[in-house]
Amino acid sequence: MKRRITFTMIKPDAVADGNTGAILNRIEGAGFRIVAMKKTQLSKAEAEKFYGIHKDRPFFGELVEYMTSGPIVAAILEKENAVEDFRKLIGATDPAKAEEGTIRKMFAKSIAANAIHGSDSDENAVIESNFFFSERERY
Ligand code: DGI
Repeated sequence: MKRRITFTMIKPDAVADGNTGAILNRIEGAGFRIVAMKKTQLSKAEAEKFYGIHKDRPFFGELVEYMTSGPIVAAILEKENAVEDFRKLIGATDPAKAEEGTIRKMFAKSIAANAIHGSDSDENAVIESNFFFSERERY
C-alpha cells in the first residue's frame, strides 16, 4: 500500500515574493492535509545534507547557495497517493516545461529558483520529513 505522506518546502524565492499563502491555498485546495509546518532557514551544512544525492552534479554549489539564501516553509502533507499526486501538482523541475496550472508554472522563476520541493519517493518522503520534524510536531 502507498504511504499517505509527502514532504514539501516552499523555497526562498517564493517565500520572499510573498507567495507562501497562495501556494498553501493550492496545496490544501488539491486535497492535501497539513500534518506539520514550520518557517526556517537552512544552514549550508543542512542544505548540503538535504541535497546530498546531488553533491556531484554541476549545479550543487548553486543549489546550496540558493536554498540557504532566505527562509523556507517546510511541511509534511497527507493525502492518498501523496508523493505522486504532489509531483503532478507542482509540475516539472524546469518551469519552462511545467504544465499550465502547476505550482511551478505559476510561481517558479527558473530551474534553480523553482518555488517548491516535493519528495520523489515514499522512502524520501519519510527521510525528508524526519530531517525537519520530530514526532510531537505532527498533528
Ligand atoms: O525533484 P525536483 O526538485 O523536481 O528535481 P531534482 O531532484 O532533479 O533537483 C533538485 C533541485 O535541484 C531542483 O528542484 C532545482 C535544482 N536543479 C535541478 N536541475 C538543475 C537545478 N539547478 C540548476 N541550477 N540547474 C539544473 O540543471
